[in-house]
Amino acid sequence: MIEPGPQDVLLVIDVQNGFVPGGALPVTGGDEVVPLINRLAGRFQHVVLTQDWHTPGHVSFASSHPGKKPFETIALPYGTQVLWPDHCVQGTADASLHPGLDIPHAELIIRKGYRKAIDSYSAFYEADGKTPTGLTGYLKERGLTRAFLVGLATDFCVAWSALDARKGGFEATVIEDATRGIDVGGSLGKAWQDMTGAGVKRVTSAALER
Ligand code: VGL
Ligand code: ZN
Repeated sequence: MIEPGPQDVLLVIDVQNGFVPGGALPVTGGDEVVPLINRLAGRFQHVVLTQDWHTPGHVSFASSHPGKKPFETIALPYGTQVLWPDHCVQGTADASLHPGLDIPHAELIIRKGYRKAIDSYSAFYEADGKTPTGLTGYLKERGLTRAFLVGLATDFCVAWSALDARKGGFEATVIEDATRGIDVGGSLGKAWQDMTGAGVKRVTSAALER
């Protein structure tokens, strides 16, 4: 049984309209995790939310690259980019947090992917791997050393955040049944492989729920 304490933080990744059925980039079963995340959040003193928050015409959108379709990839200066349907555009309903999310005690919302020319799956660093969002400093200054991750999508924003948490010297644990994946081109299996290799722990909510 894991008993969250004052040094623990729950990172709720991208639980937004855009990533649930009916959204622009729906993750299968994405809405199913919302009640569970609400219950888990009640176990944590400290909760941080993230919000995918793109400009119109963002570089990660297939529509920004003539002839390209969603889920194809392109080479960008910072690496290979999967192209997505237009999603989570700043200020739109698609970018809003899911209305069922009920975590009034959340302390911070990190917005990411807000620069037109660079994506940011991770809550810690943009896709170049070096432009910080500020979350590392926030957690360190607050004395928060152990991150638990839930939300969407397992194989992109959750995985990249968990991997960067490890790089930043934090303990990182993904609560698997409180996530759902996209799984494009084997990305889900690869994400778990990378996370396990980096020392990210994998638990189910049973380890936290009374
Ligand atoms: C995400 C693809 C594009 C995510 C965000 O939240 O996992 N995936 N933008
Ligand atoms: Zn995005």
